[in-house]
Amino acid sequence: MSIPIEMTALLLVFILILSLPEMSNAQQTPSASSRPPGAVNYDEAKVPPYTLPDPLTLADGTKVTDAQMWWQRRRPEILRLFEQHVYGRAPGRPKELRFETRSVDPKALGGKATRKEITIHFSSQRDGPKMDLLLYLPNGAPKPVPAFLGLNFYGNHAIHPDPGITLSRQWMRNNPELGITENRATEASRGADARSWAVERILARGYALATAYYGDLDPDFHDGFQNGVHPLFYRKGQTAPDPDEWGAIGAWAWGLSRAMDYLETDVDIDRRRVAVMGHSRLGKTALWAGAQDQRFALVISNNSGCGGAALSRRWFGETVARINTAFPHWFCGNFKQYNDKEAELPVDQHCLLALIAPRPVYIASAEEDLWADPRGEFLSALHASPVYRLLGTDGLAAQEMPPVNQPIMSTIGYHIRTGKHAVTDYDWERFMDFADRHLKKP
Ligand code: GTR
Repeated sequence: MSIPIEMTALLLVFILILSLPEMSNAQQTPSASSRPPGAVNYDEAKVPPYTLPDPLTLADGTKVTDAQMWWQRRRPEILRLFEQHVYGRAPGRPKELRFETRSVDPKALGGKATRKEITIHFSSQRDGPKMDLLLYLPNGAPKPVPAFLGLNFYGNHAIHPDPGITLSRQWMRNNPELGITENRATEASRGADARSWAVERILARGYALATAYYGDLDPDFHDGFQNGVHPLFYRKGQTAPDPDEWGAIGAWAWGLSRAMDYLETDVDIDRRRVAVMGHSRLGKTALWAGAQDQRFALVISNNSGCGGAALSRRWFGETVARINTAFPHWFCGNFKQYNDKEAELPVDQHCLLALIAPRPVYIASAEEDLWADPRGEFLSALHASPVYRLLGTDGLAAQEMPPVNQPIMSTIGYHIRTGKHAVTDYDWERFMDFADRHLKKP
């Protein structure tokens, strides 16, 4: 029996219609498979299409329609997803936490500042894990003052040549240029990273600065989590964190919360106006600390890139596979499941920014820092904005990336400055403009 030609044509049209949604769907799916594993892309035209998880839709598909639903259901859900899949669960404040003020100099930096050094002990043992906090208070400003808190890369003594700062004795990656040899700092390391810390500018604008060496919490190399704070929390017989437990970023962020535990007790500090700030891997850390700990009134990410402010689903610059390979100790074990499979992540980094809402968050990019994907950092800010607006703020006051050196100062702030991967005086001045605007005295 032969089928009439019209019937055949109809059948063909029918088959075509049926297959249409399939085809468009295929185009929408991030084609991770089409890119060589581990490859790095710097061509915007090659970024494949992707679909972001909606911060305002629950995992079961229910839409979040009001602030109460956000606080009671979606925010805890997103927080758990980040713990389970990205940074790992961290313990809380140890019962034995203890603050020991080691020195106070009311006439530091030529009389401009009071310098305090406080050791934060995490256990009852004196030789147990601890962190040395350096605090500069502006002598000229009425107390209590607002503060910036951030971890540093090379020891407290490296942020300023001030000879009164105790030289760190902790492990450090060798860097002869910064006076670090045999994995230890030397006198030559004093002030070696002063360009990243605008101490005088910060004090002149009436802010305190608190900082600690990130290696006090966990030295930044992969030793299977035998050093640093992790072992303090192992259950009997445990020798490494479980796949959903904290890695190094989790430990560094935990340390920022312990520093906040101290700052809350210091009468010279306005505990309701503490901003947490970090650069690069420590920018990822500042975001994760600010997301978890709502005592931070304001959060600043400088060039934090992959695993920080940048969207993971964009294939541009550093990827999940690259970061997990180069730094297997930074994230939790589960995060490795997403190497070259970002589309399967139940969250993306705009959801991390959303966890900070409605508190002000500032994302700083640098034009030449393509490894950190400036555009991906901007897009995270943009896609976190609906949560900020649901909670009654203006969110991000831009739809498009601004030109270089033209900051956006809405509740989500953003700038892309000219230059390379670094924290510069320009960045600090913008952070303070942003803080002046948003950390108003209650
Ligand atoms: C890079 C790493 C980035 C960034 C940077 C840094 O090697 O790939 O994710 O964190 O280090 O912390 O300086």
